[in-house]
Amino acid sequence: EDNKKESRGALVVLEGLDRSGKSSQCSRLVSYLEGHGVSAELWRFPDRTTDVGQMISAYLTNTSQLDDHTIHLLFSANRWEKRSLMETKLKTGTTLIVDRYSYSGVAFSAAKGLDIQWCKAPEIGLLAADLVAYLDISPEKASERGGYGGERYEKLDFQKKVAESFKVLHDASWKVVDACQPIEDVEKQLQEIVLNCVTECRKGKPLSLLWS
Ligand code: Z5A
Ligand code: MG
Repeated sequence: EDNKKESRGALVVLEGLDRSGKSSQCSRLVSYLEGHGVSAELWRFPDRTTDVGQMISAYLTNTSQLDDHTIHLLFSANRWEKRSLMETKLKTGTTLIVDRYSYSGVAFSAAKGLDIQWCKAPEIGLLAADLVAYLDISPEKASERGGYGGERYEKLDFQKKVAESFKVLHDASWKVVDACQPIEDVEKQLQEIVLNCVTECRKGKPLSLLWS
């Protein structure tokens, strides 16, 4: 075939409130895909392993204080520093299962009252997710799950504001999964949605950019 391209991986992002089950589901998805012969990696943002990531981590654990705009730009910079590796992985056929991305970036800063367009601006030009799966749970129910830890945003009142900003960001392309179901049921639903997305990307769906 003349125009046969090497098939690319899919950029799959899981979003949702704290304790919605993103991290649990991301690792299950990677195992599932690998079991189906799909090359897949688990990524997460913030990526606390980089220098920028360590500044973010210090902020989240309240060991440093930063202006709201400054921390917003650091979260964004943390995605930009991984952008080229992300593109290489996708183009060489690896599917990325990403635990939070730009959508969390905008939702959390907007929840503090920053202008949503201002929040989106530094994300423009990053790779857009092929699939955003939103794990839907109320802030109250989420807070009942083992309680929150001690990090900066892990408070019910703030999580309610984050839930509101996710509603504003939400668009018709997002796949919303009821995160209050048993963990295995959430897992089954995600498997089907993600496998469809991987198939579409293999067939040549082009990569696109934020913010579209
Ligand atoms: N943040 C930001 O401000 N800007 C940005 O750009 C980005 C992030 C990327 C750190 O994120 C903070 O950074 C975060 C947003 C902000 N702050 N908050 N809030 P993080 O990803 O490092 O946060 P985390 O603490 O690792 O993850 P999480 O969101 O709190 O939890 P989760 O990954 O969604 O859930 P989980 O760890 O898989 O599960 C939580 C518990 O529930 C656990 O005990 C599970 O066993 C249980 N669970 C899971 N699923 C179920 C079901 N279905 N039923 C019952 N119990 C369940
Ligand atoms: Mg998590």
